[in-house]
Amino acid sequence: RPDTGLETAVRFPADFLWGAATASYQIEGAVTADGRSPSIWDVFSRQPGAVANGDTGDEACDHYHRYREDVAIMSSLGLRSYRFSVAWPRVQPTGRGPANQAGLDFYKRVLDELQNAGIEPWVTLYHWDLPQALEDAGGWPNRDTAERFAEYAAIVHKEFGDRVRFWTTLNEPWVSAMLGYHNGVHAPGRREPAAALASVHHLLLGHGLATSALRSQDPGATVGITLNLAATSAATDAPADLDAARRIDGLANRLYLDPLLLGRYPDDVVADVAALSDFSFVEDGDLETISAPIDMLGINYYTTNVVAAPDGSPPDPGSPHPAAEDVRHIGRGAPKTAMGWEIDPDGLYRTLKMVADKYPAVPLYVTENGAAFDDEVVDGVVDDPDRVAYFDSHLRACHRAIAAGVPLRGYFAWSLLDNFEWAFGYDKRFGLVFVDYRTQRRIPKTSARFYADVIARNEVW
Ligand code: GBH
Repeated sequence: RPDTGLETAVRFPADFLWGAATASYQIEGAVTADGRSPSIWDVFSRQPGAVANGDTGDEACDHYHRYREDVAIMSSLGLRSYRFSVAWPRVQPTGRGPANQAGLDFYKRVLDELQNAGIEPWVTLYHWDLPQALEDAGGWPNRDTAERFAEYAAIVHKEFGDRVRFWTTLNEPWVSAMLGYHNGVHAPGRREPAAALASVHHLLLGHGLATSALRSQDPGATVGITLNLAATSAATDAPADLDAARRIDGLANRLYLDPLLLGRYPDDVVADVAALSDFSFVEDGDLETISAPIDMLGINYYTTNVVAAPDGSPPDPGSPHPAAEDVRHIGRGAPKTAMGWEIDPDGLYRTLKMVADKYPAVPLYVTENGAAFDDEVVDGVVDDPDRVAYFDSHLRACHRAIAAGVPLRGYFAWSLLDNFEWAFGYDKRFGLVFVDYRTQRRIPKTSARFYADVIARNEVW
């Protein structure tokens, strides 16, 4: 393996859970197979200009037909766990009513394959592919969507509860709400700040209702939610910069962590967005539902925010932060991935530490961490030393957090496969395994070998 210059070996706890993650719309393809109906991503990706190159998830990695080969790859890497999501429009094509057995059967086949391989399944119920029929009825700004989600969650759990121990309700409600309904970069592509804030509440409510549905069916289930979190720091100690950091930390982190773990919305964030929303969508009992105890919190980490006070320059029209479009996002000057995101492994340490220090204790898992780089196949080989270095440094940050007492129990690399990277289409590759989209050939990258060694040794060396 390449010399990263960091030669101290760090060993992980014996029961640390090692895995890799994917999401349904990003890998499955087969979008009309076996009764699946369109999701908001099928519709959005067809809008001109919405996705790079006009790419869609129509074929993606064709995982729907190639899941056996993909589970064999997981085995060859020694993965102990596999985090994937269930496509709601396969299970309930219109988002309501009876289950579509043919759609459920696909996931049964995947679960069988995983069981035979001894790989622990980690099921995410919602990774952004809302049935279009529910968007047509109003989408996440509509309270009924939360009720529909809980009903869907109960169906999936009833079918798979006997073989799935780990359940995640939502992946990254911030992204669903802010990119979907505020800046419109993701499906359904709406630009309605008030609706985005209502979506935050209804996503969290959906999480709470689904959690109680799962618990009533199986009190022993391990249930949680995954948030994208990013430690946020101010460019300087000047009060105006510190206030900018408070505002972005509020919108990016506390707006989700506080209701889930403390049972209330943060007053300062509610005040910051008061011109957009009066939060009248919060009904009696909602915060109790949302803050029902969870068994674990998933954290997806890619990069951090460094922000400075508004300086009078025009607000960013593409900002994902309602009522904070004027805050300036400045970097640290660190090297970037192909996404343009700065590489900040210490930010992962700070993010984990922030959650452990500020909130009641809950087991934590890094449910996604990884990087896109411009990979190339040369003589049948994909050598990706930048990604190896990214994993190496971020795993060391995880280890430092554990040593500092953070209850971090596992880590999932994003992603098992190169896949449909949302608005960026197939241009951006996050996989441990390269996918040639013309042939669907899979080629494990150097980083896959590296990660397999980490898992086998239970250390980064
Ligand atoms: C995850 O979202 C998704 O769960 C996954 O499906 C996706 O493929 C993966 O990440 C890679 O994108 O302010 O420009 O520095 C991550 C979403 C990424 C949102 C980092 C905030 C900060 C970008 N987050 N991003 S920037």
